[in-house]
Amino acid sequence: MSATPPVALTIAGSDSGGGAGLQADLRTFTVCGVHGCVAVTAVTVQNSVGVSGFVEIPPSVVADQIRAVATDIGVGAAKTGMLASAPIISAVAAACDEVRIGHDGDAPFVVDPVAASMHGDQLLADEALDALRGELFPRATLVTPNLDEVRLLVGIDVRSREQQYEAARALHALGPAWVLVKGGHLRAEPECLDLLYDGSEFTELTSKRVDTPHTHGGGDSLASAITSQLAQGAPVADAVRFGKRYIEQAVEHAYPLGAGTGPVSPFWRVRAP
Ligand code: PXL
Repeated sequence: MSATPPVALTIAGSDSGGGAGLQADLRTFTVCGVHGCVAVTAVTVQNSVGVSGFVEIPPSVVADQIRAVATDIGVGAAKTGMLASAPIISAVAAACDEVRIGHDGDAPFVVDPVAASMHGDQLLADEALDALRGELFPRATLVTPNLDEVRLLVGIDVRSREQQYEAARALHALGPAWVLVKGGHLRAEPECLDLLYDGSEFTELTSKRVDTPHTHGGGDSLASAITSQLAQGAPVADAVRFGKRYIEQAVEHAYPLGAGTGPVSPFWRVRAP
């Protein structure tokens, strides 16, 4: 018998192609040394070319999964991915309060505000943005929007480093303890700059831009790698630095899959690909 590893919970949708969503979260948790639990929010019908549809899990069943995991297994840290709808977001917020997941609770909570797939398929209803801002952001230890999500959430179309700072301030005003504004989509910059902000200090985290079309699940994997470290008790800034190093390697080792976009790879952590 071995010792029980730290536990992380992902509250996310299933990707049948295995590239993103809870599949990316679970394998990232595994290679980062934590046991992964899941509250499934939606089941997408998906391959490397795109999402052709999804069904939502009833909000009460999403909440019950969170309760079932937290009251027996315990949650060291949690993250969200695809949440699909406002009723699911409200159910997640209430359940997380109950089991003390959140920045005022016992378990750190990473909110990755997934709105669309990289192919542009919508994964969050338009009317759910209010719930995300009003109900989940105030409970988050860390929010990790990309620039498309920044535009949807705070209406800032980031095209410069100054606007990235302005966006971090606007997002922090919504209540999370920390904000990571991911600048990977800012193509004018030679490097990827992610900006971390805790309401008083900004930290610029750069990584080299890797020229690959295969970045499916990259955002999910970054948030999961960060969550894996929070589950082990790491401070937020250290967890984010770990996540950046993880995703840099995962993008570098991304592989083709199907006719479309391949996933970032966890395999570099366990063997040479
Ligand atoms: O990468 C964002 C994401 C999250 N969750 C699910 C997805 C995607 C992108 O396709 O399908 C289920």
